[in-house]
Amino acid sequence: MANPRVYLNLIGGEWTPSTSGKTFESRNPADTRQVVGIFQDSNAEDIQAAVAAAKSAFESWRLMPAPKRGEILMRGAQLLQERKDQYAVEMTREMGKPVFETGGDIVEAVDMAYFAGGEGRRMHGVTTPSEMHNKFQMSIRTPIGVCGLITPWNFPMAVPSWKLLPALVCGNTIVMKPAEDTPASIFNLVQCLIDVGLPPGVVNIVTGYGPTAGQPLVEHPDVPVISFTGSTETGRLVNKLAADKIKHVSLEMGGKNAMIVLDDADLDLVFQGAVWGAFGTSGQRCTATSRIIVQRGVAEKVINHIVEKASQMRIGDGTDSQTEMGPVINQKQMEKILNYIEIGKQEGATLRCGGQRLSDGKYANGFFIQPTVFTDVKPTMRIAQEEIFGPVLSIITVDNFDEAIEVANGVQYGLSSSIYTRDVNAAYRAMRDINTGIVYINAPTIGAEIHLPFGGIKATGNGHREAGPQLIDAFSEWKSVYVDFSGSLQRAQIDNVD
Ligand code: UN1
Repeated sequence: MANPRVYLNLIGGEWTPSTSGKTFESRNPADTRQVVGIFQDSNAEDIQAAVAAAKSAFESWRLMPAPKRGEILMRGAQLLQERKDQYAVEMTREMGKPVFETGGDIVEAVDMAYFAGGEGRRMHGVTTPSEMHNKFQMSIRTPIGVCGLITPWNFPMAVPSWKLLPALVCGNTIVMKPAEDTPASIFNLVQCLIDVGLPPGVVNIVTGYGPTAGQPLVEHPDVPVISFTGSTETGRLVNKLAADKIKHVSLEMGGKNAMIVLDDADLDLVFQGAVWGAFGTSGQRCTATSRIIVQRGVAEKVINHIVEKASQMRIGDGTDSQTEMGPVINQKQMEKILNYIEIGKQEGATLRCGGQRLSDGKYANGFFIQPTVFTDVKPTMRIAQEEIFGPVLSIITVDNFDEAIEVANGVQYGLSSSIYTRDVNAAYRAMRDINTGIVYINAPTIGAEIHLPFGGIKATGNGHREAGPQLIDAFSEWKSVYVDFSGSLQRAQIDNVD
């Protein structure tokens, strides 16, 4: 193999090595003998330099007309689309999921670039009548400053794009700290923007680990906005670290998403949806279907079919066009998932298929785990409560609709959910009564589109949403402006009561 590319940090438009003098390797999870890239193991000093560059670039970027900023995003989208096939293969090599999925990950970033770019021509505020004569009033959105973006490895380009592009169109400048497993895709995304004329310093990339690079970014006094996607455990820490400085913090965290299957469901749809929802991206989506709550009348049939389909899945290197499910991301995650499989067995759930690491032949150098299905799962078991983030599905049998909703809601998370039924009344009750930010009817828990808000409640989020019409809320501040053209002092009603 050719020598792996050495990626430098991007600071103020210059490719810059870390002052630590240290680097780390990103390896292919399907074959760890392959080094995908060598990245800077950055420290607080690098973060300091990147924040200073972003702060200085803010002064001109915030003054560029928003439609012009939007045009840069749209031209970047065009380039990204042209480079999609190459970038998809590179993403598969760093992250593992099949090329049809990584291509989709990139298309989602393309869509977001057009959607956010269009916001440059909207960014609507309101005007409202005044209580007084000859007075005009309006609210306008203003950029906030330097945004610190800390992004996950499971959607190496799509999820960062939900943060980066809306933040940019608002007029903010950026310091990104990509997940250490998948930084290359961030460089690819940002390269497209640079190639269409993004000014230096507007986006800065600093690679590295959470404690050494992420934490100084979260704590930096000149970074008023932190947007984070990752585990609830880390999100909680981010929130605490940012609290003293009263930062805007938006957190997108874990899920334990349930698919409810009622007796009257279209079962063919259920089988396909369950397998895709549970094992797509090797179960490594925060929206993954990790629980199926099935009504007793169809339970046996549903279980048998899912087990059959899961056992037949073609597992392998994601660059092989035959592959349906790739490896998991790294050794640590693999061990965590295998540990949960042990926990499930010890808790008394029945392991119906999978449960093993694949390590022979073509699997020898990768992190492959068989699609795993547990039945006889009780709602209180750890495998039914905790986020596993791997190809492990827990099936819980219930007697009726009410019990299904109660079990669905009986977890700490609240991201996504779904219900399969032909009963329109049951579907509407589920939409109302399931406590998640996203609800699907007759579709699995994954596959959110960018035109609707994405996010969850309870331990999944802290009240913010990404994408959708709300996409710029986290990255802009409202300013209310009163214009008095009466030529005299008019007191507001609060100070002027007869
Ligand atoms: C995530 O799981 O981190 O809804 C994001 C989906 C994708 C995004 C998932 N569009 O499945």
